[in-house]
Amino acid sequence: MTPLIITCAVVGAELTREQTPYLPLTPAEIADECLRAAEAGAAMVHIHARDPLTGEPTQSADVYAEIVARVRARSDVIVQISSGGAVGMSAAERLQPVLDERVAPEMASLTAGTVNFGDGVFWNSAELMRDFARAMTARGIKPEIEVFDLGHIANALRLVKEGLLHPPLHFDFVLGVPGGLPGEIRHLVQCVAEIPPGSTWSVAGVGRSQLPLNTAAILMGGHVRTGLEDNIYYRRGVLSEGNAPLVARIVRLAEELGRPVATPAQARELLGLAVPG
Ligand code: KMH
Ligand code: ZN
Repeated sequence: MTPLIITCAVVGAELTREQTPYLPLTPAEIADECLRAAEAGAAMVHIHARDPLTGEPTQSADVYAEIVARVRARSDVIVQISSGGAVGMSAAERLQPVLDERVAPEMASLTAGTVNFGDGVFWNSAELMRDFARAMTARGIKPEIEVFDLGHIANALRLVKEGLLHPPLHFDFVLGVPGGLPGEIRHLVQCVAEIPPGSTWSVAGVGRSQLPLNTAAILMGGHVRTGLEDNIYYRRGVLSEGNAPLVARIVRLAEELGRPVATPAQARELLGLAVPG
């Protein structure tokens, strides 16, 4: 059985401390959450930065650099940064940590199309996607192609035809965002059917769809994204006390269902990432 890559999205851009007191906000808190997730079994972390003073989302390369340095000092977990940032940020703002040599992530998210995002619009034009893909390729950063809707897969394949994305591709299906594909297993099955053979994929289910979609992915041979960015509850009405309990539950499920859990080194091999020297 292919080892299961668990990605933990530890903070996101939208959540507040009012929604959960377990949300990390400062660079030290975000890095510590990444390390706890890694200790619990995550091979990769998906990182958003927050302004250390206000807790608001930021794409400041300085803040990303501090978080990433703290993580790297203590773990070999794969660092994937967000190029999505928050709804309303400009393309240039979002791209800052991708361009910064101090951050130098192994992977970055690349959303493959515009989507309604709650009451907002998460803007990802063809031109923006091309610019982001070029910037990542030029720096040896592997994109995680974020798919919020079925048409996003076709957009990504268009970038492959244009020579801007290079197989084997890695997709993350983010299902359950109000405005995107709902968090139903039948939509996950549709997404998997549309991607080229040889691709790798994971699924992130928003809110209550997180656990069933993650479980389906374990059984289907895909990979899993969990974490507070997508869901703050451990079970109905009970907040998860940080990211580690969500990761630990996936580890237990994988063991029960016969999937070994990937180490960062195994995940690098599966994703075609260079081994850090
Ligand atoms: N915060 C969302 C608008 C990504 O990280 O690339 C976008 C997002 C996707 O979280
Ligand atoms: Zn994100």
